Amino acid sequence: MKIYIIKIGGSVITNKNKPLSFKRVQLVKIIKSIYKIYKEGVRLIIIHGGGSFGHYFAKKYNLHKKQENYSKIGISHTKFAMRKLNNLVAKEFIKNNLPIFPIEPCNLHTNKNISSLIKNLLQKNFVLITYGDVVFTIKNGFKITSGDELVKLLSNTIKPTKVIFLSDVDGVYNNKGELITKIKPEEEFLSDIKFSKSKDATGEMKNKIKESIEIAKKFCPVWVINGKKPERLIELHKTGKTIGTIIKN
Ligand code: IP8
Repeated sequence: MKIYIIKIGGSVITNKNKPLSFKRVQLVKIIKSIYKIYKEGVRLIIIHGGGSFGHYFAKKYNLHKKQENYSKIGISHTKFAMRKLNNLVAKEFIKNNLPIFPIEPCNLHTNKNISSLIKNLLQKNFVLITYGDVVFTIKNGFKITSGDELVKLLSNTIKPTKVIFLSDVDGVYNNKGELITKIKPEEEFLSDIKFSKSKDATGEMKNKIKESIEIAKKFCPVWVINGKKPERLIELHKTGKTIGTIIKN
């Protein structure tokens, strides 16, 4: 069973400069590519980020800074915004005839049977969908879990064939502004990577690379490609390569 975990970056499907603005047309283009891959029998887990929904409120209420006392109303606003975005995303998947099954992010941290539940749903050919969110566990209290972190968590339980990050740029760039086409996890390279100055609540590209390295070391190749050019997703599926960055042992 071929399984892909696809993380749709919040910057691809929302306008990060405008709170609560959803880029529906962009998402639909991605969904059309995903549909083709689904129809070829690949089992899919879709995770999306927070963009100008979750990050807007997480920043407004300082949820990204470690605090003893999180703003309760800030947590409510952030979770509500993420549900709203997830509903908008889910609606488009359904409209395009993809049978999605939403997974509540908290369950990924707390439900001990989650791994068999997910495997079962994938076998039944549901497209699983989840997102970065504020989660609560007895052990760690409240915490923003980025979609990237969920990609790692799910890679650990599901052992996918491929992980694909859909970013708003072609891949990972070095300090000279050149696209890095391949990253070997064991290489000391983080200092050479260009990270964008605008930080969101979960650290953007830097975090993505760190999580990706761990996934590539333990589980499967990870790709970072441009979500604004969703035809590359199909090319990657069909030929095993496309314009982007591969992180692979
Ligand atoms: O955009 C963050 O998810 P990400 C979710 O994948 C929240 O980092 C709540 C800001």
